[in-house]
Amino acid sequence: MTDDEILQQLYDDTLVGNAPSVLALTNQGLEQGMDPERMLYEALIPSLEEVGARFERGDFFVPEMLIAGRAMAGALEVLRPLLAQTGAETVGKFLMGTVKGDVHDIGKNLVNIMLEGAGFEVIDLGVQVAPEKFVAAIQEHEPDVVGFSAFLTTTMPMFKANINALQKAGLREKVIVMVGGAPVTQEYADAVGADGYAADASAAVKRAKELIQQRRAMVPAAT
Ligand code: B1M
Repeated sequence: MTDDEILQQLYDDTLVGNAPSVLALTNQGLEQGMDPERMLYEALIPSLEEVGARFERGDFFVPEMLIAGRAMAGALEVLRPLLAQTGAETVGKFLMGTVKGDVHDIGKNLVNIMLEGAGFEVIDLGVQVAPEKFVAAIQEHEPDVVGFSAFLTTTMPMFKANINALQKAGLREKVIVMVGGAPVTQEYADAVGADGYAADASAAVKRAKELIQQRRAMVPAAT
């Protein structure tokens, strides 16, 4: 198969949730020297976007979304070590989780992979993370950044609930708060009082680095 045929087939098979074929095609693409990011951004992600569009139109239902998501997640596991390849030293500690009430994790996991690739130590709390769990993990791990992912308009308000919980625990000034996820915007991030927002995984890495640099410039290292 040519590279373009692999991309097309990856797109088509992710769309119908054919996980074994998506896995085989991903491996085949890598064997013939294809760029992992190309497979991600030109086939897998666009296919899931189409899944979402079909769900909105009522052509797909939750089971179709689920199997497409699983097919994508399988490919991501194969691509993970390649996307995360790095020689960078640790640039900071990033605590990440999908907010309470939300089970979407593919986007979050992709952000984690890119952060690791850029030299971050990532602690992933998984999905459906309650405010008190974020608070306890911040106390335990003392991260530079805490990241809240939300993928539903109904779970985005958890950003504010989480930030309120940090404030109540006296942690808000000690950690940078970043938010993201498909329905989130810069305006929403500003409105809830987050320090940073990013639309995708690469932007998240860039923004996290900027925020850490700004914070370190403001707070001189202890002598
Ligand atoms: Co659901 N789902 N889903 N879903 N799902 C969406 C999100 C939806 C947009 C589909 C649609 O209608 N078009 C819609 C939300 C609408 C809304 O509220 N605005 C939706 C819905 C409605 C639902 C249910 C309510 C359906 C139902 O039950 N009736 C239900 C909710 C369950 C729950 O959470 N309580 C549900 C369930 C599911 C599945 C379980 C079946 C499955 C999830 C599987 C999984 O994640 N393990 C699923 C899937 C697969 C999707 C779509 C099709 C794909 C999501 C995805 O993985 N995208 C999605 C449609 C879509 O997004 N177009 C949809 C690929 C991923 C790489 O992109 O997630 O955007 P994304 O992540 C990006 C950025 O957002 C950003 O970087 C990532 C990488 O570039 N980012 C950050 C993410 N986190 C970040 C954090 C940061 C910074 C950037 O800083 C901290």
